[in-house]
Amino acid sequence: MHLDHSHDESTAVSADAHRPDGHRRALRIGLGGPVGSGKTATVAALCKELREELSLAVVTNDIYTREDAEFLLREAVLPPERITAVETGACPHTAIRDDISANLEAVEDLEDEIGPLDLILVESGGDNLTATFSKGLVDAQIFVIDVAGGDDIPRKGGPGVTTADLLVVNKTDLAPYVGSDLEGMAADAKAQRAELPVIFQSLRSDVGVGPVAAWARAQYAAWAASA
Ligand SMILES: Nc1nc2c(ncn2[C@@H]2O[C@H](COP(=O)(O)OP(=O)(O)OP(=O)(O)O)[C@@H](O)[C@H]2O)c(=O)[nH]1
Ligand SMILES: [Mg+2]
Repeated sequence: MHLDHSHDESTAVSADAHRPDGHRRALRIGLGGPVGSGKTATVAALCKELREELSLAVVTNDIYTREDAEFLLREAVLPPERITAVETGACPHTAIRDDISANLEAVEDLEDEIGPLDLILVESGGDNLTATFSKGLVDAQIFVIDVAGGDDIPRKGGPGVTTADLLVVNKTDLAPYVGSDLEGMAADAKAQRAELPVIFQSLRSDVGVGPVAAWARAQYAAWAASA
């Protein structure tokens, strides 16, 4: 099921949209959400889907390891120099919301070293429902939950579910096995988010990351037109 409610495609431009040399900097999209919901899998699929048309890079955040970056490197979703890991050493949300310096340095270093980039995906470490990105770090954020984490999550709300620019409800292929009510999740998400978009996704299906990639493409188009 793919529910994509109509949405103003414009992105909230956070920090300065230009680099010191006057060139437009990359659009930065953050992916947050609970542990194991499918953030890295979505980043990997987005890279494969978009890498021929956009110049991409990825920053991953893990608490004590570089596992997510290592997974992306193993999968060869991008050349290695385009994938950077930030070890947060503390609550993941601290590094994406409170002290964003390590992440800002990572995105700026990528642009310095690789040259002009179109899109940088920043994956937060898995956290709880309260984690959101600082608008000083990303221009738009995706909150990834999954149907196996409980079909009451959209109803429970929290800033990720209610305010993220895109809510992805992942692993819909597992719904029959865990007894999740997708229609109920869609209704709860709609009640929490009004017109903000929601995409139900299974990376195990033929459709895969397509709808989320289309959303990211539209964000980039709006960014490129405005910046
Ligand atoms: N069945 C199914 N499994 C999925 C789907 N998407 C991801 N997974 C699996 O779910 C597990 C966790 O996925 P990750 O992408 O590592 O999750 P994550 O949100 O990055 O996890 P953390 O970074 O540890 O918080 C992996 O085994 C994935 O292969 C999906 O759509 N369906
Ligand atoms: Mg991950």
